[in-house]
Amino acid sequence: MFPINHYETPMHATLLHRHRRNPILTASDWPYPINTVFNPGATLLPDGTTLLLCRVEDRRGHSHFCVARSKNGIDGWEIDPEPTLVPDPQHHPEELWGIEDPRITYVPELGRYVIAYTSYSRGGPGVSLALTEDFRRFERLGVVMPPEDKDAALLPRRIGGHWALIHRPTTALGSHIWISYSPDLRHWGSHKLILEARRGAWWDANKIGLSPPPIETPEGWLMIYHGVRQTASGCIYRLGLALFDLQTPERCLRRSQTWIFGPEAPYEREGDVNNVVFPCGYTVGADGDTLYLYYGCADTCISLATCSIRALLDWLREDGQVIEPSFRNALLEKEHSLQTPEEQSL
Ligand code: BMA
Repeated sequence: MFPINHYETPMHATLLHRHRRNPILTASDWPYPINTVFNPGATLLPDGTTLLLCRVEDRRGHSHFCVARSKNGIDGWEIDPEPTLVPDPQHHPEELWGIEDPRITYVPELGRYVIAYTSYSRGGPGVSLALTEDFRRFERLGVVMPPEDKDAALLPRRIGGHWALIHRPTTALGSHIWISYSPDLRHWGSHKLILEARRGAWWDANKIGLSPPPIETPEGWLMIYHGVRQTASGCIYRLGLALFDLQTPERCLRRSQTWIFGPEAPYEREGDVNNVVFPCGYTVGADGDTLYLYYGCADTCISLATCSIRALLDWLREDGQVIEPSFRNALLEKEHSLQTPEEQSL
């Protein structure tokens, strides 16, 4: 007989382990009326407290952020009694329809956390940055990537003297992952495509995006990214891995062929948006290897999965494809080949 809940099948290596108390946070835990809570950014505070910056959607359909703190990162959550950061369309028109999907990076040079989030403007979703020391007061830097762009996170230190932001613009050629550089977090340039959505039947065809901020490892920046498979009955959001050079993060070294995690548990399969697992943050355990990945489930609630960073790297070595330099800018080359000979000579 087939098992009824066929998730965590032994046919594939289980790299990410769902916590048995999932989902760990739902709307019914909230101290004020909300529709859903999902896609949280995460960080470990200096005293060891896990802080989640949760995306909370109200019954207008607009999102804001609310902080939840826990001593063990699993239960006993203390949730701010009121919204922690609300959209401010009066001073920031780009936040007209809400703020979504925060990614937190602690930046030692600034002594502050930098939050990259989606600001939902009349023109579509863009990327905004805000700085905070304590998750009570925030300094907004405003839009740094205009629509349509989202799924952004800052690297925790400068690369060659410049800050580096990973993000996901959408263009006529699809939704791919890019990196941009800035001297001051406000002015961005040197944009480069770093990971291209595959084509055709692949699980990550046409649309990919950064999930949580990249994880710094001795082998490189380990990126957990999401791939969106469009099907006749809607989208399926799943997770894959890619590894980027530590000194030159625009250089992709390896990329997984198969996904490592997808919606299989009932709370991931069914909700406001079915078949979505969407992590925006993680913490690392005291052993330096255990990853606590916090993810939104079906745009409805929050769950936790744990894994070993070492196991992810080992698996990527086996499953991953080495990305040859000549393939790296395939998309840009394709773009070039779409131009007419007249355009090419301009
Ligand atoms: C993406 C983002 C996420 C959301 C997902 C599934 O485009 O907007 O916030 O979880 O879609 O709806």
